[in-house]
Amino acid sequence: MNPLIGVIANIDLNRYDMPATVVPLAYTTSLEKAGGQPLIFPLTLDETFLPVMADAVKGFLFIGGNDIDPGFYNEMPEKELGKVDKTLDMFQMAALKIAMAREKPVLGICRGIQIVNVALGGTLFQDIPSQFDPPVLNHMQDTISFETDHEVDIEPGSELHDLFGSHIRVNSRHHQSIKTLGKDLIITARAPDGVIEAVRHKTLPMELVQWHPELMMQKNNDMLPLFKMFVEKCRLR
Ligand SMILES: [Mn+2]
Repeated sequence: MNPLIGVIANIDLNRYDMPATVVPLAYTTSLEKAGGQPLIFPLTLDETFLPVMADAVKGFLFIGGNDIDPGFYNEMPEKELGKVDKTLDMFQMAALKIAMAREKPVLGICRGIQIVNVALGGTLFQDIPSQFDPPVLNHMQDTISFETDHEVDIEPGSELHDLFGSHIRVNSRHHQSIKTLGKDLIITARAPDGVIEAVRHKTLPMELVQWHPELMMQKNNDMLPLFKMFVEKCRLR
């Protein structure tokens, strides 16, 4: 049987004029293509359910979504900050802590890399264009990026380097990024302007990327090795 992988859902506050669980199909179909069986976990306020969720799956995917409440890294909101949802942030950070305690593989995408970084005590640029100095590439493309938008330089010695070599082109749909690193995270890739594009955990099986491999997967299989590596780690658990 293909390994069950918990997909930590986001919420959309105004879908159907009421809050709704949201997971774009691109994430679950990408896991399926890589041999995984996604299982969507909606936000719950009942944290006693989290250990039950964690025991049911081999690994966790943290997907893209809204900005993160800067209160979690002791900053006041800047005016360029997008929508935040403190309850969702807390739920996702609680889910991560249980995943880490059980040493389950984690793949984080876009908001996923950001929530993991904040959960581990790191900080974010609340808005790259207004806060990153010197000025940088356009990391927030206007359209959904099935195509690639900028290059990233990958650190030798990382699993990402084993998969893709020193340079790849990726898409870019984010206006936030890591400012200071969370505990035990190591940078594995940067954009040419210095923006952090990927990190891993020193000891735990966690791969975190700022780009959207699941959207690139709608166009070709260039990012299939990333999903396959994650699913294989889950299978071996
Ligand atoms: Mn980018």
